[in-house]
Amino acid sequence: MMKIDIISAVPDLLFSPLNFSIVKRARESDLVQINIIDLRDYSLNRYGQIDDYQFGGGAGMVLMVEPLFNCISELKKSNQYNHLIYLTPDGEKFDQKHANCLSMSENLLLICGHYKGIDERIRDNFVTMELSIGDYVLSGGELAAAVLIDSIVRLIPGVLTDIESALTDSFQDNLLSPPVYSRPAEFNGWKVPEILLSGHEEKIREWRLEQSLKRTEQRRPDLLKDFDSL
Ligand code: 6GU
Repeated sequence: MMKIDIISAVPDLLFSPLNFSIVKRARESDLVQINIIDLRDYSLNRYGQIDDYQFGGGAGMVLMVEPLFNCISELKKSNQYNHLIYLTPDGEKFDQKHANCLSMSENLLLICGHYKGIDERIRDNFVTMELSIGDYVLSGGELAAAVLIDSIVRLIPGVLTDIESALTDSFQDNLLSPPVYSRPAEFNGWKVPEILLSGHEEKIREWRLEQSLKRTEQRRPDLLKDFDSL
C-alpha cells in the first residue's frame, strides 16, 4: 500500500480534499494510507511557535528550521521515503508526467510551506523534489498538496473502476478530452450528436479522437507538439 505523510502548519486545510470522493474510497480500501502531521506538535515553546521573522529583514514569516528538523528526523526513523517533496511556487511545474511517476512510489513525504516559505537549510539538507502547481501564489502548500495527492491517488491500480478509467482522462495522452453527453438525447431542443447514439463503436472512437484533436488545436496547441499518436 502506498503511504503519504504530509507535514503541515494548517492541517485543517487538508481535511475535506482528502476525505471525500475517490481519495476517501482509496483510503477506505487500504490502497493508500495518508497521515497528516501537525507541525505545531514540534513547536519549541508553549506558545506553539513554529515561525519567525527572516534574517536580514523584510515582511513575512518563515517556518523555522528546528521544528521541521525534529519532525522530519522523527518521521525518517520509521520511513524510507522515495521522495521528500516541498510544495513551493518556485518548484518545478507539476504535470501529469509527475503524477504518473509519483503514483509508483511506496512512501512519500510532502512538506507544505506557509507565509514566506521554510528555512532554506531544510531545502538544502532534506528536500529531494520541489514542485509548484502553477504560476500563481497560494497562501500555503496545503491546497497544492491536495492537488498533488488527488492526481496521484487516482492513478494507483485498483482505485478507479473501469468506467472511471484514468487512461481516457485529458492529458493522459497529451490530448484534451472530447465532449461528453448523457440522457436525455434531446433537451430543450438541444440534441446530442447523432453518432454517439448510433452504437457504432469504431465510428464513435474516430469521432472522439477527431473532437479531442480539434479541441486541443483550438485551446491548447502547445500540447500537440508532444502528442504521441497511439
Ligand atoms: Cl506548491 N505553494 C504555494 N504557496 N503557492 C503555489 C504553489 C505552491 N504552486 C503554485 N502556487
